Amino acid sequence: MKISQDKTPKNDGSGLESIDPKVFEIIEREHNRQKDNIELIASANFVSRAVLEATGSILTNKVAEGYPGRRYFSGCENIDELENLAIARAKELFGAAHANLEPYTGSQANHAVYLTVLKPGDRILGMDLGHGGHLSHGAKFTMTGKIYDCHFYKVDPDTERLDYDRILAQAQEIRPKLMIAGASAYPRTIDFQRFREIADQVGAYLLADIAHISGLVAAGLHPSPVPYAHFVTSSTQKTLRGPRSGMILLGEHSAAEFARKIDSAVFPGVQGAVHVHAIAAKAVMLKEAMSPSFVAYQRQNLENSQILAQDLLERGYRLVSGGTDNHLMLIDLTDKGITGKEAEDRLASVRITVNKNMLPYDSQKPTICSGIRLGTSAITTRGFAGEEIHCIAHLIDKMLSSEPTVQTITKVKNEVSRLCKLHPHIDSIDEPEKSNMALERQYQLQH
Ligand code: DSN
Repeated sequence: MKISQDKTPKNDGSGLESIDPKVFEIIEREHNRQKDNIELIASANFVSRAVLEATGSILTNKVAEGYPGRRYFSGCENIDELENLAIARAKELFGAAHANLEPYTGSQANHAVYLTVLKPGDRILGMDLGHGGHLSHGAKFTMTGKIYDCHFYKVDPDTERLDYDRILAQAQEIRPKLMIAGASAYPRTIDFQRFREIADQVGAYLLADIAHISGLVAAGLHPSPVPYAHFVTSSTQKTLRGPRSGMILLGEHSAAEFARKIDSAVFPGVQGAVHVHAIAAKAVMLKEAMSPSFVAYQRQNLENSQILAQDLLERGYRLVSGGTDNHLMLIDLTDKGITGKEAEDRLASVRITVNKNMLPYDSQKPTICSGIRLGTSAITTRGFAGEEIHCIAHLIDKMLSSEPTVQTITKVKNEVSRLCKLHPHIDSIDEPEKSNMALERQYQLQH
């Protein structure tokens, strides 16, 4: 894989392969791993060639601090235009009144929100890590957990869904200054309007962390929190299919009060110079997310997720909450007699990549877990659909329903290879025809 600004890379000994063959070789190996594996980690995706080019561009050379028109270094005229473009696109795509594209990650975006409205020791009420929440929402061994007084709501033990009445009762007891709605492993639609009502009833600010679902929100396939939450944060590499980075959005109702404050909290509050190359990649990501092909992609993502969930249910697997509304699902493996860790390892041995995951009220340690989390965003980007999703469910079942024999492992590996060859890696450097437009055409043919 050669990434170059030049269309015709020079073979003059100045490229990565010549300068650092070791790093080049590791990247090549990873490229092959990505091609040859069925990627089902719910937070994973494959960026377009355009996003990849922007990420690896000469913009990495430019130092810039501050915001467009308010920089601490000169020579920022191009960077100002770029960041303004990214901001305008984010506002348009999400219907936001203010956007900050500088956070290095989704976690950094969350820390900037905390810095904006909280003082050390203030109370936060977020979703429990073991019930689907995220580390940066206050886990006790993180910076958030050490600085603030963090409390957690859980899902209902019977339905395994958010119980808004219980969350309200807990909020009335705890009186948090900030409530967090959003998750890393919650397969159901989140009612952000209800969360805002709860926050208002207890006088709390509301942060919606849409890291996992921001692509679905952008496509209009999950209700947007922008009209309700005081702050909306997201990472940009998951369903949104951009670079490893973050962003913050404010709705009309909160921009007047918080726009300047959140900008100061991001820089200089929690981070330094702008990752200009990431701003460019996010601008490209946002342009792509505005296209009809992106909506088609997300529809296909949801359809694939439904097929996979339904197949697993029919094969006797228990899914947390009984299914999924979004791109991910959690399989409870307790009845199958294997742990999440064993399942992750077994599937890895046949090049199906998943992650072990804690389930609500899990009795296993976080290093073992009772379940696994599956997501369809990455395979959908590669073009997997229909029969191929049924086939993936079948292969997962072959590996998990009982201890697989050597013969089964060989057969499953061969099937994984066949499927991967059918849908080559999407990075488009190898397969330029696998563009968003190709996915759009494929979606139109299927419907
Ligand atoms: N938040 C983690 C996940 O959901 O997988 C990593 O991005």
